[in-house]
Amino acid sequence: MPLPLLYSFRRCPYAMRARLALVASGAWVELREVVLRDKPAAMLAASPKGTVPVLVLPDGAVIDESLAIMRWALAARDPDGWLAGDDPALIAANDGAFKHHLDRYKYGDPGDPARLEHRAAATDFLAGLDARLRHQSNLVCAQPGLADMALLPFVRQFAETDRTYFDSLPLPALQAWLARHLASALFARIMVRVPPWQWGDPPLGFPLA
Ligand SMILES: N[C@@H](CCC(=O)N[C@@H](CS)C(=O)NCC(=O)O)C(=O)O
Repeated sequence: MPLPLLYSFRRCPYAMRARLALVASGAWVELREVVLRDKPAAMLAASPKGTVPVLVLPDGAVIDESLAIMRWALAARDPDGWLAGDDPALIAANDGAFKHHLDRYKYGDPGDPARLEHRAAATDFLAGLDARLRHQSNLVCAQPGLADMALLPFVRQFAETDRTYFDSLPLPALQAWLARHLASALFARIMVRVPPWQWGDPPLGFPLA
């Protein structure tokens, strides 16, 4: 039986959340690392919208939204109970308003005052996460769950945009949550470096042994 194919990009936060759930579920896939400026024709044939991650199942079905890949993986196997830590409204706020402000903060012109307004709006969202984390160690319950893993790559991206600023924020519970998850064995497994996939390459099983 062929493995599901995952088209992915190591540093893409959407692909990261998909890989987190795939590994947590115990799924075994063939990993195809993509160069975003030169997407493989096979990926575009499966999903013409051209975003990663894309999961192509052995029966030809295509799942090309990161959250849908997470839910597909966890519906099959959820050994750590991640589905108990779901929060669709929080994930939608992350993917909507927070991502909007994050992009304009991260990629905005440093001389444009609007960039700091976007940073402030994104920081407000992070303060809401910190408030949750002050009375429980993860976003929905004590154990890490789907919402934690769906947001983690985006909070990381915010933190890495200006580490000094992030570390200076009065958000100790969020800072501890981020540090803990980034130091985990799971996170190290999903951030493995692999060369870009080319037609004819032997299959690369993921997670790597
Ligand atoms: N809603 C999609 C968004 C995925 C997305 O936008 N991925 C980015 C990379 S982080 C992408 O592939 N962009 C296309 C490009 O840069 O050409 C999902 O959740 O999977």
